[in-house]
Amino acid sequence: MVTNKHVLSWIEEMAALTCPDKIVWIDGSEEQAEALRAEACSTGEMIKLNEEKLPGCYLHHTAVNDVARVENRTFICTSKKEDAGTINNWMDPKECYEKLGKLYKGAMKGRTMYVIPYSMSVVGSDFAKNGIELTDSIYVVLNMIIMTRVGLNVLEAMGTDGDFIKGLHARANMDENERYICHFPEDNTIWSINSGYGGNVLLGKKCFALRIASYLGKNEGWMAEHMLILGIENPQGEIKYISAAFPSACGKTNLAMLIPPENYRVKGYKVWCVGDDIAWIRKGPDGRLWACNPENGFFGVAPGTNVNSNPNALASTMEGTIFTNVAHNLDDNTVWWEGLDKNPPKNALNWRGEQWDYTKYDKNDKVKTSGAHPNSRFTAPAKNCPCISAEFNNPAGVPLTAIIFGGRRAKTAPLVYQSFNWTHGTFVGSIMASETTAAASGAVGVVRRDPMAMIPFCGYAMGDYFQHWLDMENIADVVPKIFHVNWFRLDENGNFMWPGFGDNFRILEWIIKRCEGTVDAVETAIGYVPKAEDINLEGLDYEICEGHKFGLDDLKSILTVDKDAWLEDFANIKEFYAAKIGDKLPAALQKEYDDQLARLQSL
Ligand code: GTP
Ligand code: SPV
Ligand code: MN
Repeated sequence: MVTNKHVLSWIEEMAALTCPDKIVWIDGSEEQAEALRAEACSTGEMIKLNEEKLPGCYLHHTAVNDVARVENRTFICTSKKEDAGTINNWMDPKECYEKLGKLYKGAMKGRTMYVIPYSMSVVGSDFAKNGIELTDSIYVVLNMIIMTRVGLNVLEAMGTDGDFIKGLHARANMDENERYICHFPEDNTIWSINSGYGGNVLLGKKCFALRIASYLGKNEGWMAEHMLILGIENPQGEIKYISAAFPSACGKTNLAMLIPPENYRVKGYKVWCVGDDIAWIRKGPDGRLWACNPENGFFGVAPGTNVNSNPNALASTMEGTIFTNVAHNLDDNTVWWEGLDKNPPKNALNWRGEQWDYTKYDKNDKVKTSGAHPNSRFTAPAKNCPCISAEFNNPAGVPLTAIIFGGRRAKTAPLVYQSFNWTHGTFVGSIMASETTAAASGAVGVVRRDPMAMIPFCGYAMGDYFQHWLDMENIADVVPKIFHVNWFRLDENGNFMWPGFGDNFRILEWIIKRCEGTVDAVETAIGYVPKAEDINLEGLDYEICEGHKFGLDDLKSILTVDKDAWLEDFANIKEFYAAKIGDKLPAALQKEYDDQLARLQSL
């Protein structure tokens, strides 16, 4: 069956190290997946949910200390330290193999090693990349089956000698002090141990499709980005594609599946989802940049998802979905999370699996009092999504008209602005910042700089990554226009000043018009900002706070460029550049910084 000798010898070596009782190849068949689901339910690893209400859906609880990515335990292991940069944690590859080798030793004794052959992007297509993940977790197997394209046909696509990304995952003893997520970009290898949570263990996702792939992209002239991809169809049936990079839990899934406001829908505007988290971008045959989504499912944030905020995401989770760390409604064996509806279940278990009293919920202490963990997730097949793009399975991807950067900023960043050109746009990406979220362990709500939303995911030095962005302008014949958005401005009472969600379409419309050259803008120190009258507010019905409806003045206030706030931000950018990018900062970006600072100072 398997003819690739590298595959066989590597599996033999890893089995000799981890000593599983048996080895099972995942063939991609429904029968095998169903048998694994039954096995996971028999051991309590998963709970089968109400078959009528949520057919084929399951619930899983991770360990209480294992609910998010662990950036401080994530390493890039390149032979030269400088290749990993100053932001990534670094370990010498030899030292890391030795250190983790000891932890893996015998770690699968008494357990089964599952061999998962998977493809990122359409199996066997030009731009697809193959991987094999070895794991002792059925939960990982079942998630990978949803998130990637799994099956024996991937081995065929690999051929007798083809390359693949070697991923090894063992739950071991789940000791958080010995938890490691290590990447060896020079060896196409990923080693993950002592975790059972999403981004740490579904190795096709952040580990491969971003950290390893960004390294490959740098060497091969393409890009791997933390971006959603969507198509906007106008009433004439023309579709334009946009990608957008926002940090974790900052709105990618929501924007990717957006439903336009009623006044646009009646005219025939539609949004199509190509991807919600990762984009691989390369020059297409027409010289433009084309983006494809290498994944096959959505690993989405559950809290806040509801029939109004994101009906398409909710619909995607109604069948064949795995829920992780949400609340379990015992009355009807379904699931619940904060923000799903206003009826928390009376008889339920919280994300820790304990009896839960919804009346004790305290929004200032969510981790302790909520039903669902703030980073609870659903793993849903992309094909379930009502607005999935017809191009989803097109391995060529889609041509990009615009690229959007964005973050969660209570102040400073206006609702939307456009960069002057590609170099300035790269600068705009490089100075991105956002308040931290529950998607990674650590403090929540602290502003940190997160260039291109790639701080946790770039597999090499950030300064070299900036240079690669600049170089892409020469690789492509035509580049997309670059914008920046912020849906998260707060007023002095802590209320969101912009309705967000479906109403973000109003901003996407302005962006498309800018690309077409059919709308004017105001040139400011930071870029082009809309004239407030050019944002269509027809039918917008949003109360910022009780009795105060959103209007043109509110729009104006979130479009302003506040000199003092920006100067403060620039001081912080300067520190960040000096401490984290250092000598690797491209001169072109230093120039953009100097020029923009001068423009701000002269305001
Ligand atoms: P990852 O999967 O971690 O990469 O997250 P993501 O970027 O896909 O974020 P997602 O769309 O899941 O949104 C995260 C949180 O932000 C959810 O609680 C959403 O309800 C909230 N959110 C998304 N879009 C908006 C918006 O336009 N306005 C506001 N106020 N909140 C939003
Ligand atoms: C993110 O944190 O950006 C996610 C979830 O998309 S994880 O797979 O854990 O990285
Ligand atoms: Mn993400």
